[in-house]
Amino acid sequence: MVALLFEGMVLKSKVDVAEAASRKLTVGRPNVMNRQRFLERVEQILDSKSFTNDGPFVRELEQSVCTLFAVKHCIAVANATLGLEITLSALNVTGEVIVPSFTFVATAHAIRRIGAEPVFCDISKLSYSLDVSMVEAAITERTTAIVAVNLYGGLADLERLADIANKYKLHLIYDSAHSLGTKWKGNWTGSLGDAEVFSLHGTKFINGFEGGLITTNNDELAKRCALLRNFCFTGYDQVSDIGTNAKLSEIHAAMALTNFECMDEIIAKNKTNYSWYKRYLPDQAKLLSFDEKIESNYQYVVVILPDAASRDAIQEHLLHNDIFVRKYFYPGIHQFECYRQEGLVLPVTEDIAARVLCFPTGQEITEEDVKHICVLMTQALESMRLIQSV
Ligand code: T4K
Repeated sequence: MVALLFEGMVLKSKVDVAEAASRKLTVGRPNVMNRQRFLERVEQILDSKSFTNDGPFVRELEQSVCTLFAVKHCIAVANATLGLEITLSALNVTGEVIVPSFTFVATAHAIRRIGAEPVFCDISKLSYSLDVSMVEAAITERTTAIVAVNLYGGLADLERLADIANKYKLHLIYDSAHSLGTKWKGNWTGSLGDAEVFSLHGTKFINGFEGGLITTNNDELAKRCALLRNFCFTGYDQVSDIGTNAKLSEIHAAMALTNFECMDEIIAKNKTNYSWYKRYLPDQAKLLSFDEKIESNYQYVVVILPDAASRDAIQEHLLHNDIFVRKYFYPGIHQFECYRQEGLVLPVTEDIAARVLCFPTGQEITEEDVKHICVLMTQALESMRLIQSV
């Protein structure tokens, strides 16, 4: 085992997604809720021959989201990455956009792909979301927007970000890919900033295999997002602008709708899983907690280890026991070759990225599984301690 702990390997290139998916204890293993209900909907789709292009299940999903989250508009899209791109385009975002580096690369890609420039900002040590004091310092004459990320089912510093956006007249868009079903002061989100973008990817809490949702209370913005989603067709023979194809198919909407109907059940189970991790994690592992005003959906179990070596040793030891944990999000985006900028150092991002590890959760996990994972973690940490003391 000791040899394994220090071998060091690039896990992404070694572990096939299908292989990981076949194991029960895998980060990102999809939730499949009411299978029967989903299959009935598939039958309906096959019979109706309405497969895509704003079909009835897409509309029902959009309506359900608007009703539950008390938001005026929901535009279902093919994935959250395109949802972000469309929203930024619809708001005519240009120039510089302030964004955290500690997020999935999609957040920055969306900004780049619409021709704007991501300006990476450090995160707070407490929430791992944008450090608001740094945001203000990063604003220049070219800044037009902030894309804040509601990470891991938590929420960014909503009130202070709203103040800054108002003060400097900036667009404020929330990448809420992780936070569908999260509440702030007792209310569902969905109405934050100019718009929020949620992900329905297979690895997400509520999944539609693939998919995304844009929510907003802004009528004009909603109209423009819906146009951009469908090539900017304004009539059979009319195109008003350069749009794209970001439509959600009926199969995806049927899956998302079926899972969405089970949201309370999924949250309750995630919360229980979280409490088990809290009980059994070794003392050296710090479990991410949330501000008391936030009711998280607990879609990620996020642990911070003492250092990169112990984090990597744990990941490897678990992998050799068929347990797939992930370093979300390592490295910070500013350290990827395509985003690297001379001299840019983000100390908190770099520190947390080096020590973070996300653990399996979801519908199928038992208390015994969590205990087993935590025992293996302790073994890995203990082996490291023995090696270091030699
Ligand atoms: N913003 C943020 C903050 C995000 O985290 C994301 C996506 C986005 C925006 C963009 O949302 P989308 O455009 O995707 O809607 C995965 C997901 O693909 C990605 O959606 C997600 N964040 C990210 C955090 O995780 P990878 O590259 O790590 O995925 P992959 O293929 O390595 O899968 C992760 C693990 O999940 C695998 O080890 C096994 C398991 N898995 C995966 C799939 C696809 C399964 O068990 N079954 C499956 O079908 O990005």
